[in-house]
Amino acid sequence: LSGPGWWKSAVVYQIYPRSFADSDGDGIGDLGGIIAKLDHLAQLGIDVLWLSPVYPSPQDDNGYDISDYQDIEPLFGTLEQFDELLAAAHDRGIRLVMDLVVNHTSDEHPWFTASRSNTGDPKRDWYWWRPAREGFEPGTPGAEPNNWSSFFSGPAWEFDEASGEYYLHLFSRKQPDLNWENLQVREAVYAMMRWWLDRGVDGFRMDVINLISKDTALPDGRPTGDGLGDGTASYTCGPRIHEFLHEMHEQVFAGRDAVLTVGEMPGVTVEEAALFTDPERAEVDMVFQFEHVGLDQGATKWDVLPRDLLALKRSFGRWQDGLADRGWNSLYWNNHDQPRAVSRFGDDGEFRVASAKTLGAVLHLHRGTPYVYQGEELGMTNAPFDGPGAFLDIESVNHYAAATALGANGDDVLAALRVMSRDNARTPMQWDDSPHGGFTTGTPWAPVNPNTTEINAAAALADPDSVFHHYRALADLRHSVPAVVHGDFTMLLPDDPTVYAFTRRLDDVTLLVVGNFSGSPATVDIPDAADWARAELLLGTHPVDAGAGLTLQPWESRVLRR
Ligand code: ISL
Repeated sequence: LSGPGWWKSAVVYQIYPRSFADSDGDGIGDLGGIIAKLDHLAQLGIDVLWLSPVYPSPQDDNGYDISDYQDIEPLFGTLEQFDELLAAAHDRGIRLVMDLVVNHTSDEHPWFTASRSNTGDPKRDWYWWRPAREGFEPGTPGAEPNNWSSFFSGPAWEFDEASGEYYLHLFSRKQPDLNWENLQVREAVYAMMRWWLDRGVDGFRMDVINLISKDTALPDGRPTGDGLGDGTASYTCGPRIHEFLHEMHEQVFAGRDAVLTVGEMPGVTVEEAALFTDPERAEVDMVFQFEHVGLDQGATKWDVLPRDLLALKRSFGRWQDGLADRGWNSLYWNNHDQPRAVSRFGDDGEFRVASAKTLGAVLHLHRGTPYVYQGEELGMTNAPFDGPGAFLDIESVNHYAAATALGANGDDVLAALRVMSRDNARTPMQWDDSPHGGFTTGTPWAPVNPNTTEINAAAALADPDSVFHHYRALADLRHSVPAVVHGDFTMLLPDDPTVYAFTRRLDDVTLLVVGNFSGSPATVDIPDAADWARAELLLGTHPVDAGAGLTLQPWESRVLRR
């Protein structure tokens, strides 16, 4: 994989270091653990690793609160070990992409400690400081500069007693937002990025990067009924976002072709994404959008709605069409913020293996760059949680406290947490069937899912019919069949409530992908079904009887070529 656009042919694998593999027995995954497991990744056939943050951090949000951008968190290792990991990955032909978290820093970052030290500090303007709302006593309820809520419950403003002003934090109070209006902030970030690229890293996954430009008037948002307001309209793809990303590209990426950039963009529309990923505009290579992971959520992520295959197909179809001529999609079912794919979109009971394979095949055969989240290649499932105390993530913990304080029924809140909590994605990797799943010799920071007795990497490697080997085959297909990478996309059967079907066409090659998203047999009702049933099977989940036409077993899928 080389030359401009090499990432179109790549499969990316996301590692959440804290939960991947622990090499020193402290119960927390680390760089040594990743190095030791590189062969697992090489066997999976992936091309790029994305590491969730490994920088020094108080770990208020598991590393998304960074206190030093140019070092490694001691829990995870050292810079020397990082260089060793980078070299070992490169030796195996695997590139390494860092998480870039620059919407906010930790409140323990020296930039912020300087900024909060006094109102006249040269770094005061590096963050969003504002006085109390007019007519209110500073520090009292309702005195916040505006009504915005934080993503992690409560107001997005924290009062700083010493300087008498508030600072903005869209996430936790330990994650103050950087002021991107300030040129010095931008230059400091670009210098830091160049430092990592010069060290040899191959790109960045940019955390909530479409939130960095705010409407500087900071107006109140639409009231949400809890005394707070929804500020997203003032900072989602804000006024200067395209300018900032283009400037970053010029300052950091110009002349560095081998780099991959993916912007994480909650709330981005397909129209905006087409602009962000248009190569001529030189902003980012691709974006993570959230439409398909919002379809089973109502007004908030905690209003859980039933899964709706028609809506899912409509959504993916719109993104495929919207970025068909210009721009590029990233493709994912899950990550460290989302429930496990097989539990959410598939069937984590009777049809776990078939549904995990079918989800993989359907996703990877869309046009775009697929991302595999650690454990997805094993068909890892959501976790069992005994009660509210079993949740560790700041978002879940804060939500439970805030919702029950407002009078919500504890059991209802718990039910939603079980389905949507980010903790589902963060249980340790399941390497083998030993008590802690081979993740650690110590006590794991989060409990290992007891189903590690059955679902684990050792078992998957030994079984030629495992989800793991199916994912390996998907990576091989991407590397060997140009239509998988470059073919046009056409959605079929948009109104079929159980079958997911589409074609990819490149020159005289057509691929047909069909998947049964249900636990009952289903017939693929397309005009040339009989011909397709006899076409070359590139990859399937079940043994195929060509004479039986295009009738699919529960959760069966096929990738066919003509
Ligand atoms: O998972 C979410 C809450 O429902 C999302 O809103 C999530 O917070 C959002 O996608 C941003 O995520 C990223 O930035 C956060 C961090 O907590 C997430 O882990 C990260 O992926 C703040 O840095």
